[in-house]
Amino acid sequence: MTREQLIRGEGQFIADLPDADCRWVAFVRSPHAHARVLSVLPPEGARDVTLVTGHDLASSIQPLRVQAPGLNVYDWHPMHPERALFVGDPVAAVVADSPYEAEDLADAVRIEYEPLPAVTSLEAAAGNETTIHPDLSDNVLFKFALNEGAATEAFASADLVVERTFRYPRQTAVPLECRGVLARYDPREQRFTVWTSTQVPHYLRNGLSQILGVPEDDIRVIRPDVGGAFGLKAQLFPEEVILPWLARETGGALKWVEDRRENLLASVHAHEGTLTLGAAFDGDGNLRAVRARAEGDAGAHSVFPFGAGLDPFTTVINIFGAYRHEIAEIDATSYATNKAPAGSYRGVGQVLSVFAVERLLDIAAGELGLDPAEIRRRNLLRTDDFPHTTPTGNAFDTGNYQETLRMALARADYDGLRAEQRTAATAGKQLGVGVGTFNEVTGVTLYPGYDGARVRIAPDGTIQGFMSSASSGQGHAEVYGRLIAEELGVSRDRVQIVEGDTDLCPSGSGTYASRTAVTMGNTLTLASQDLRRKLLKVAALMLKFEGELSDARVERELTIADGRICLAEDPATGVDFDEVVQAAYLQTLDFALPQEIVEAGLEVTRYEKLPQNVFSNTAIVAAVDVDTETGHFEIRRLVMVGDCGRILDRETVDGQAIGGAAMGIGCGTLEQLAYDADGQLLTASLMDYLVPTAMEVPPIEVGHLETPSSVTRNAAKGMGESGTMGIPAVLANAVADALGAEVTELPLSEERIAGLAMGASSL
Ligand code: SMO
Repeated sequence: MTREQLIRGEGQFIADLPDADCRWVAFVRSPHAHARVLSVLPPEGARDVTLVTGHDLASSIQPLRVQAPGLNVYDWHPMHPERALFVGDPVAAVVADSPYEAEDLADAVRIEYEPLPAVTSLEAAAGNETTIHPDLSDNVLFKFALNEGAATEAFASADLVVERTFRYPRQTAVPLECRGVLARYDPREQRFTVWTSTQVPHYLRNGLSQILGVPEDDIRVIRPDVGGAFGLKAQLFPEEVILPWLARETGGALKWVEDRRENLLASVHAHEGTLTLGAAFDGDGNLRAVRARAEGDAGAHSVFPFGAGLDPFTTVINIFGAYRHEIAEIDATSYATNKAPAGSYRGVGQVLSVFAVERLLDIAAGELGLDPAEIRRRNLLRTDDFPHTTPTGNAFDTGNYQETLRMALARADYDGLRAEQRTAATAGKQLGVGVGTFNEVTGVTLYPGYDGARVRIAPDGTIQGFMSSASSGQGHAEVYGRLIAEELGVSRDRVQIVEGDTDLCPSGSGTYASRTAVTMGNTLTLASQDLRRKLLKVAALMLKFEGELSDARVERELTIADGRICLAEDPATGVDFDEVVQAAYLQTLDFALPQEIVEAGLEVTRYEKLPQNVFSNTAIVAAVDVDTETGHFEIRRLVMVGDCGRILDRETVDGQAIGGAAMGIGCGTLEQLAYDADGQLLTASLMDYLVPTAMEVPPIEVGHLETPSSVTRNAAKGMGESGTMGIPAVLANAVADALGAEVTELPLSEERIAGLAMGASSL
């Protein structure tokens, strides 16, 4: 579906799928954060109720063991037979003829629980007084450390050491469309078809195959249009297992569309953690060494496929990545708590690392008497540092970080803002200016990180790209269409893109980690180039080339543009694209494609994994006016200059930048999931979990620099999360600057800011 079709309301989401023959599923969810499930009984007096418990499920599935380096492995049940591990954890499922009857039925199911002590903080989790997973010896779900002790000497001999502990709140992605599943089982073919709102159809098929104990080929996962995902839909959910399993058991089609409360309570949360970050500088403010220790609150589970280490690992591995330094000692731990499982949400891990690094740089600048822009100029990587490998092992191909900073400062009139700050003081109103510079990990090569593309020209000339990625509404078709059209020399509207169907599309990672342009785009270019060479060879034979038809020769001697393949030296001599297609399918009377030279058909499938992650970089400047009495602030300017290498589609890049920035404003100022000490979620509606509206999002001024990647064939770098990871940090810097106070915790609520303002004025 193209962006235009979605805007016209022509999208077809899970809730829109034909369901006349479907029965509906509702889940009974635990009201306790931690409990033993003693018994599950149907509603009193109810007959012929389809009620499924964890025991029923456990008797015919394989628990999943989520594995990755550093993870402590245990048995994951989509519905545990004996325990509930968070408020919202599914304990039973019922089936009825309508969603309303199903919900009423679920309410009437009788469950006896024995409540257990709930672990609701990192401190309690680390204390291990209560452990959550009986098959693990403690609450540690993930542990990783690198370069232990390496920074000790550098810190001891530094001119300046700055160290603080930063806290990031628990947040969740709030896609406009919540989750939903439609499952069918065909007993004749013994095959499942699962429609689900997901970013990762092939991972899902893999997880389902493991749990259901059937070959992957017996499962078809289809992703219809997806109304936003932002990381939340990049994992396998219990509901995505239970519906197909139940469809097989009951022999009918089943549907479930969740409501907002379920989504906030029981999908996945993210971002929550603390980071103790130290930096050692010399007397000129040059960064020498870094020490980072992250602790993440993973909630109840290590979710498939990425596992519980996702946020804290991403935090520490990318720490101070944009800045020169020689030593980094890092360590990350994830703890199990009795809260909803942590998964991904845009800005994974880097929301915390960028917040902490950018705050710490401002604190260090204050100690050294340097301007925040100046300490960044001194430490940001310089063009001649590239290619560059960080002390944590991240490899960067190209970049011009100093120039993006210069552009952002110039566009925001940084010097003018500073001058105004010095002269125009108004009682109760403070101007604050924040700067942030960082790079963004994209196209992650882990888990396993490859993508697959099949490009096909049908005998009738239809051009199709089948992709392992799965758009959630961000305009993949536009970008892919352009990449294919460029190679094949046709117009973009001739190209159809097919995504999100595991029967049709080659397998691959799906869509997350800003990987679309980089890994998927790269694989697609590879496949398109192969297909292009085949077209050129067929054309060469039609043009009666003699001698060997090497790739290099046809690329050199032929050009392809505007639907024609012509001699480079004599553009008047050529053949029509469509005639070449006919010839490739042996459908021409006057030309027979010699099969011993070029085989018939026009279809190429390629799989590829990039040799390294690809990093874009961004500089942001914000100016805010803070009301020191109420703690309210207005964003006066928000300038964001990004460098994502070659821009493949300007509209898409701008959309990602601005959308990401809006989410960053949410993450930085409003979004916080709160649990009470018993593990009850206090923010289970959008009245309580606040997301930005148009009122909170000022005009975002976006600028671009294009330093081509040397890793990707299309020279692009991913960029979809820069606004989300950078803006909370920059707004925190601006507010701290206005108040002369230290900000080490988010969100920047009015309450927090007013408190900081009072503290600062009493100093
Ligand atoms: S949070 Mo994204 O889907 O990697």
